[in-house]
Amino acid sequence: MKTGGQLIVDALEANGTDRIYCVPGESYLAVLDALHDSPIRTIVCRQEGGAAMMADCHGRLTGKPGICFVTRGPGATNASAGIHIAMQDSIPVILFIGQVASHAKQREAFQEVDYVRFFGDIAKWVVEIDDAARIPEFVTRAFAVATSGRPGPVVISLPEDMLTSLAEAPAALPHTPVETRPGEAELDALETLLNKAKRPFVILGGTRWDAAAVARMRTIAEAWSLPVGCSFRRQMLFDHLHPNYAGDVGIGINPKLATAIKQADLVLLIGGRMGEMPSSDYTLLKSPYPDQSLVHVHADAGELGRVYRPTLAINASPSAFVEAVAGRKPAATPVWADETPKLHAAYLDWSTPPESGPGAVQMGPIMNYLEKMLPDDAILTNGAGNYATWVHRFHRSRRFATQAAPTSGSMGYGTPAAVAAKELFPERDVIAFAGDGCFLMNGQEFATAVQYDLPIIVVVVNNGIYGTIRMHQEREYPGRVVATDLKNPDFAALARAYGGHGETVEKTADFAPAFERARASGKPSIVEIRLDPEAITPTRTMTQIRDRS
Ligand SMILES: Cc1ncc(C[n+]2csc(CCOP(=O)(O)OP(=O)(O)O)c2C)c(N)n1
Ligand SMILES: [Mg+2]
Repeated sequence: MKTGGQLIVDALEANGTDRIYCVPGESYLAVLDALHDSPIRTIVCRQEGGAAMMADCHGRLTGKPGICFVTRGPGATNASAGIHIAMQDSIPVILFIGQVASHAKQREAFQEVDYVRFFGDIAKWVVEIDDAARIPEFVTRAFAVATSGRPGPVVISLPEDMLTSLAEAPAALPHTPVETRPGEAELDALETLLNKAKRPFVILGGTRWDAAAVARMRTIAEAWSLPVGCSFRRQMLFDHLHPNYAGDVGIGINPKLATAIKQADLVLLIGGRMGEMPSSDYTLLKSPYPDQSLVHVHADAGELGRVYRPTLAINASPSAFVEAVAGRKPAATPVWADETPKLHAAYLDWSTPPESGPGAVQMGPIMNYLEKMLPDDAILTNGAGNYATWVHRFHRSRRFATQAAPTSGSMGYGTPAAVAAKELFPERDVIAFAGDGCFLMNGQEFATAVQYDLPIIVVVVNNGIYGTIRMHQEREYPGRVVATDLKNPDFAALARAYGGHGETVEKTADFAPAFERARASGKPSIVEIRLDPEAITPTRTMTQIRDRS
């Protein structure tokens, strides 16, 4: 006989869990007690939103479910920020919530929430376990659901009395990974479409990639001379310095790239959903009927034909798909072969940062410096804000598992993600980028970095405004500024107060030595850049945006 808490931990161990992210609560003390004697590493966080985002980053970089434990009510509602990210981004996560005891349910007891209803639309599956004897079944099933087809978050509610009850249960068996491969018929049809095409274009996106799949994709692009773009915030799927790389299919897309995609006669969308942001509001690919022939490859049959009617639908995970296609070669040099390097040249041009802009700090040379000094395997994280444009446009991503950024555009992701990334990969440089607004959402997880001795570097791009919203405000309602000015703390002093290292950069030339000192400190660091709010985009100032409207 074992407690429910012990059965939960046993089932996690059986499924290969090595670490969990949590904020404790009295509702799941029995699980915490079982963790006391488990080899699973328990990482205690400062807010459940941060804990859930760490679990998301874990799932994003490893492909294995990130595990998060939170308490009922406010713990669960805080965690929902990370669950929504995992849902939109197709990331495997399992969130366990301590629930009120069975005798108190349905009375709106203390912190009671109905999780099936609350998470219904933002999780892949939500379940409450009422019988401790069924814990092995439900936990193993949660792993299967989170990782199969289109991965996503699973939420499991654990009534307190169920966790303390004693039950006899079969030992949990690990889940069985589910693979979906294309058949010969699909591969033949794809080859026929490629042989007929004059101007094909490949867009990579989604999850269920790994380093081997990324390497295979590169070989396929080379064999067929295909131009390749990466969907919004999926830049780690193709080497940006490869001659077939055509650019980031994201927000503020290179107009030349947008034209190439619109004028393509065949789009091969591998793994992605081509949502509102990467599709430039469904104009690059029109929904429901794209102008181009569309080959859509996705691991979830439900995704195929949901938004776009594909010419050819291939129900396969990206990794299984590229493995199957790698054996196919064109009979002769494709007719588009000479065009592909031109798209790469346009990308190189587009991703060369400007040397100058308003104010004493120039982000262009700072990005140039970081590009030269950071190793290819450095992990870059960020949340949402105009500062992220500098990273997405000018960072030339080289390798898989080097990027953690929410395609859902959630602020406050960068710092907790960096904590999780550095804990997973202590030997790699981990740099979080945040705006002044973004950092103060979940910036408290900097304390977690200090607690676990994780020397992340957070680059806080401080322009004193919620810049993205100010930009939209000035465009739509010029001069009528409401709720976008911010009075900020001294971020470097804040880093020191937490026990970390802090730097303030007020001139471009100060950045490199400040960054070097932060790196050499061996401590979690904040490098605050005081950016002129006029420098709102790499190409246009705030005044130009206001004057144009
Ligand atoms: C959680 C969340 N709240 C609000 C928003 C809306 N929003 C998008 S960007 C932005 C401002 C970001 O400000 P900051 O981090 O300072 O970056 P900046 O744009 O100034 O570079 C806001 C409020 C969002 N995307 N996510
Ligand atoms: Mg800002």
